[in-house]
Amino acid sequence: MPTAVDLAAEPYEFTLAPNNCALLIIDMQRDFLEPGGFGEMLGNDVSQLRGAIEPNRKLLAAWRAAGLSVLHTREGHRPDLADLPPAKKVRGRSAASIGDAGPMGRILVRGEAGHDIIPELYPAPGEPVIDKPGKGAFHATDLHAILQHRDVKQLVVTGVTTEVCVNTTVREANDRGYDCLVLEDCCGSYDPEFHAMGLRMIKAQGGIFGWVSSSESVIEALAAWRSAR
Ligand code: TIU
Repeated sequence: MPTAVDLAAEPYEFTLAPNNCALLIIDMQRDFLEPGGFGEMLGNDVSQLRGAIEPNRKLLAAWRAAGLSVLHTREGHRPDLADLPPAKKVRGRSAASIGDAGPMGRILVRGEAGHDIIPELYPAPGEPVIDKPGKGAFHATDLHAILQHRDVKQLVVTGVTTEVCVNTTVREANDRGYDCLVLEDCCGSYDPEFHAMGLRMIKAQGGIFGWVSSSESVIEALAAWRSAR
């Protein structure tokens, strides 16, 4: 029974070891992706992110069918805002900021409708949801402990936005010893140039932070791995 399968990636092939790998879906939250949410309220073009929904949906279905680990993250804060850095609260000089009333409840506050994950990618029972106060998914969360308890050594990383929460998380993961495979079509940025550059930064210098591939390559690799078992 093969424990690993190679798949096409940049800067070179990635050896996927499904039993030691988790899918980490970053911040596919209503406030970032849905028309009328906080992201759009700030003047961002949410259609740039919505292209990632369908590839993530297909990948998630294949990943779940293979019985592998999935974790989801959400960026947000306690209702009392005790974990909200004052610097983050005032950054941007926006009229409405984190904790204020927004189009889908209080902006980026846990328990509010806009803070939750979009229905298309909603976590299944048993899939851990990591509530994170920062851009990186390791800062001030139990993600590293959960991954260690599951013997996870590799992460397939998807979600939004490529250059902010995805990049920060991949950098944090890299310093903690994980191999990260980032899927181009399953990530998105409000700015397509930042998306492209965010991916380039990961795979530059021989894969300084990890590898970049596509959902199609991972789905094919999973099928090959399953049929060889
Ligand atoms: N999840 C995430 O990337 N949060 C952000 O604030 N992203 C922006 O691009 N602003």
